[in-house]
Order: sequence, then structure tokens, then C-alpha cells
Amino acid sequence: MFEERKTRRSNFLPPDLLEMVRDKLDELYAEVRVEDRPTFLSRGKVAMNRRDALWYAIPTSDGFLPHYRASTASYGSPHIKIKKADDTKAMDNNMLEWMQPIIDRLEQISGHKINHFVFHRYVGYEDKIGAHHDKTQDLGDGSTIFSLSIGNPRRFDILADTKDKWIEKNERETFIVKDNDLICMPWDINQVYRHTIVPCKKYSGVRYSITARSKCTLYNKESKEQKIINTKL
Ligand SMILES: O=C(O)CCC(=O)C(=O)O
Repeated sequence: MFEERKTRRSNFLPPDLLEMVRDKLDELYAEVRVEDRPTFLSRGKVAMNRRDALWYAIPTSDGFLPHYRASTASYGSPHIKIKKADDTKAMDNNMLEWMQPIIDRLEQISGHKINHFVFHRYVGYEDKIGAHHDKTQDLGDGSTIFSLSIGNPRRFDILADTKDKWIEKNERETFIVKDNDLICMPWDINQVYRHTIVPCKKYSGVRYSITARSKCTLYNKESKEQKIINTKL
């Protein structure tokens, strides 16, 4: 089903742009050490984040930054007031310059303004992201979620939600995402299905991914104001 919907597209970036983006991602991660990953307690044992993540967004001229509230509980609606900024950094002009061709193309595909990015890095074979739906409280209504792969292959699955009684529990599609593959998950797919990077001994090389989204919630760190925008182009 997902293959038919063109969920995965290969050779997304032209070769020269691909090499430039690869260099920029190496630079972005040059100082980030796997040993410094945050740790947390899991069933009484100290566990480590199984991927690195850097968050960036495009600032507006009036000082607002697209905001991504990762938690669910008290943040069900974008209209609930944000109390503090998240970890997202403002993209500077240098970063915007190399990202712009990617942004333009993704906006053409989705019809929405793309303004928020997570640059992930997966290193060893144990690196992963568990099965999840992307939170929609700050996602522009109807917008697509993109994941661009740069580097070594990894296993990317899209699978049924175990809580959803209307779809087959074993419904799962596996993509071995390769260098320069783009995964496109439209709004409705994210609502119904989860996605995950599955840890596999076979896939242990470094992979970067750029998750690109359209955030409708913006926050101004200085004035502590919040606004909701329409991301449709
Ligand atoms: O690395 C990927 O392609 C997946 C990232 C992801 O699931 C997310 O950012 O929500």
C-alpha cells in the first residue's frame, strides 16, 4: 500500500546537492559525541538515548520560532499557552542557504510551508527510534511529514497502531532506507499508522535523517507570546 502511494522516493537530491548536504551534516555533528548522549532510568537501569537529535526552525521576521511540544498530556491543543521555549534553535542564513533547495522541493510536494527540522544521527546497530505517531498538536493542519536519509541504510517501518481496532494488527511495511531516499508521510497516514527506525545488526553505519515538518505553533522567547499560523501555501 505504501509503495503504491509513493511513500518512499529514491534519488531525491541531485548529486552535487547531495554531497554538499552530506558535508554540512558532517560539520553539524562534528562536535557531537555519542558518549555525551543524555541518559535516563529504564526499569531501574541507566539507559542512553539511542540516537542524536538537533532541532532547527526558520525564524519569522518578528522574532517567532516554530515550536514543537513533544509531550502529549497537557498540550493536546495548540491553543494551550506555551510556558517556555523548546530546544529548537533558529536557523541562521548560512544554514538556510544550503537547506533552501530542499525546503523549496518539499513545499512543492506538500503544499505547506516547511519551517521545522530535526537532524537525527544514528550510529551503531543499536540506534533506533521506537514506533510512534508524530504529535500533531503543533503540526499544520493536513501537512506532510518528511524524512530524508543521508548515509548508510537503516530499516524504516510503517506499522499498524496496536490500539486501533479497525486495522490489521500485522499490517506493517518495511523500507530499507538508503542514501538520498525520501519518506513522505501524509497527515492521514501519521494519524493511523506509526513509524520506527528498527535496530538491526545488519545496519550499523552512520545515517543522518532530516525530518521536515510544517509547524502551526510559533513562540517568541523574548515576549513569551504564542501564535497559531496557517501553514498552507
Ligand atoms: O530518522 C528517521 O527517519 C525517523 C525520525 C522520526 O521518526 C521522527 O523524527 O519522528
